[in-house]
Amino acid sequence: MFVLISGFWARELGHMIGFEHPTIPVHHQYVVTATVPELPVIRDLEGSYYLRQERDGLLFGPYEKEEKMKLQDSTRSITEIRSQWNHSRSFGKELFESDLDRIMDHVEMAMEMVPVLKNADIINVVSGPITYTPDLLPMIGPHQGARNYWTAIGFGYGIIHSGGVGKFLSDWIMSGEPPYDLIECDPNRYSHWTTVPYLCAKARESYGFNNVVGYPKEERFAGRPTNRVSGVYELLKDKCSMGFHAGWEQPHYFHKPGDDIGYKPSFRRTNWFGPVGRECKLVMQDVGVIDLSPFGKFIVKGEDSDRLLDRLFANTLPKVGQTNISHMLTPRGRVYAEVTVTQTAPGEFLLITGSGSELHDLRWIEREARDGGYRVSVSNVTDEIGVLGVAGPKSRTVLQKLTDEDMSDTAFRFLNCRSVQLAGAPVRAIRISYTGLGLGSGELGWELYMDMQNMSAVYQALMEAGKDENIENFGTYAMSSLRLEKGFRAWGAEMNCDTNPLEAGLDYFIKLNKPADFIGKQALLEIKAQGLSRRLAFLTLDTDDIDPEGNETVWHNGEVVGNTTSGSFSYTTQQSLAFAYLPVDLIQVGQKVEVELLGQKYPATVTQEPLVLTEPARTRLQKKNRSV
Ligand code: THG
Repeated sequence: MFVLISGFWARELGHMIGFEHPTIPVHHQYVVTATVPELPVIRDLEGSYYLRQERDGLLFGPYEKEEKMKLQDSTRSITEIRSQWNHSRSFGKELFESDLDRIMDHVEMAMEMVPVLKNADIINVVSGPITYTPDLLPMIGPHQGARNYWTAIGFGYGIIHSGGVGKFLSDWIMSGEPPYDLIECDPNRYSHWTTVPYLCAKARESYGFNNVVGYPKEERFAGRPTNRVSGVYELLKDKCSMGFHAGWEQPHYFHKPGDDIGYKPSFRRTNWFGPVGRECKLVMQDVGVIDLSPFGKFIVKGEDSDRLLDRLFANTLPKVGQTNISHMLTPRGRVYAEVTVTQTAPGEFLLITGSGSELHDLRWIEREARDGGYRVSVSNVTDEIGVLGVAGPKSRTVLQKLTDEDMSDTAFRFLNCRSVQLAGAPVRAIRISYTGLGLGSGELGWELYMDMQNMSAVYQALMEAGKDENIENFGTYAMSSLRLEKGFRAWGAEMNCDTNPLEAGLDYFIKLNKPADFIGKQALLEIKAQGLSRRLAFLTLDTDDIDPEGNETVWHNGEVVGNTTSGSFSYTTQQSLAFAYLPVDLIQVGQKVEVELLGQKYPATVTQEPLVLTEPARTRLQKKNRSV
């Protein structure tokens, strides 16, 4: 076991063991004054500084603008950086050279806000290193790609976190799972795409934005695009607003002539609202195409692959040519990951996970494979395989034009996987869609997996073939709205290592009766025997021009009773939706609660899910004993 706990040398120390940790020292200055009788303590967001008591004087520290701030390594190449680092290897308690001129704008704003500062004598200007990661959050936990290598590095706010981080890390090391969800600090949110130029651009942006107001659906543009690009990026980039997912650019929503385009952040619905509605309608009525390449993709094979996956996953394994939605649980019975598992050939499995959890999931699979001595090979094919989602009632008609394979419902069932030739390219097609329940034509959808270099040809063939069906692009905002209408839970929101799959309403995917002793099974049996105290509820809300996003407070009779986990507008039913954890006595359909958005409480009703469902799907689900 090796734990790297470090300050501004984290990057250099990582090099010693062959890791490229994206951390970098930023020159952070503060000014100390002589005695000031009046002692304010403030953080001024507009002036971007903090000001507090330091002995009987004041201490004033600004976060400088992107253009002005100084990185210790603002150069491009690693070689140059290394020589700089070597040069400053003597760095002990010495400080950087201070530069008051650079921060005069902030000083002036502070003097205006706190007039006593005008008369105070400056006795010291300190410029010290603070460590930045691209998003300014630390990297706490184990690393994929090394055995028992852990870090606690990248602390932009320094020593204040040490007690909590020490406890968190030691609990995780001892018990084999994080004591609570701190996924924002997972070291494996970064990967090969976090290059030095990316790190520098992002550290600059994050430091410069330290005191800006954050918005829902916030986008930050520095360092993009990275070297991680989808095969259709060039074709799509001028047609849409892109979002950033684990180094990839993925369309949020597409523009049409007359749209008000560009990034217009707001706490309320803004210029994306109309276009996203158009895309939801497209997928519900005709057919849409979405770039899903950012999914994490792994291939697991070898003589023990069945046994390994049976141990890792709470669902039964799919038969050859079939796909299952499966969860990896922690020993305490919490949800570690949600993955779709496809058996592509006997003993050979394709695992697909969300873009945000690629190495996080791979790390878990690899550790179990290694520690359990399973004879398997696990490979990460995320960058080699491109994915297009084709969804909507007319998706079959479009695909059938491009292949001789029988795409009919009887020949190609929901959750089946086939190798097909599509527009001349070999494609692995899975009948699944995050936007539909798979049952009935309104729920139809396929995902097409192919070599990244074939993606643009397949994409263009689809768009050409689908003209009569009104085929268009759609993005992740529409997908999020549609998945909520279907009642699909999302990893990281409705389920994480703070929640068990039973309270998350994932019972259908958890096979407590399967013979294999899967990780978390014992704990779940105990949880089940004890009974649940809270459950995930599906809410419809009566709002105005605002929708829940997750993490909002839920009220009942003037008391806080729970929190939302995600939310969206449902264009199909013209109302806001949210998932929320509520005490079990408040989850009956029809129960009224309130959800607080921007300081205002909006009425909400516990509602039967899914909200939008075609009639054949409803009948089929009832047959499958899923509550409808
Ligand atoms: N596609 C693929 N893999 C994925 C996702 C995806 N992995 C990560 C994440 N998304 C997994 N989440 C889901 C959740 C639900 C469904 C698919 C992926 C789904 N559920 C149906 C339902 O709940 O009714 C089918 C359930 C069943 O009968 O088994 O389709 O988007 N490849």
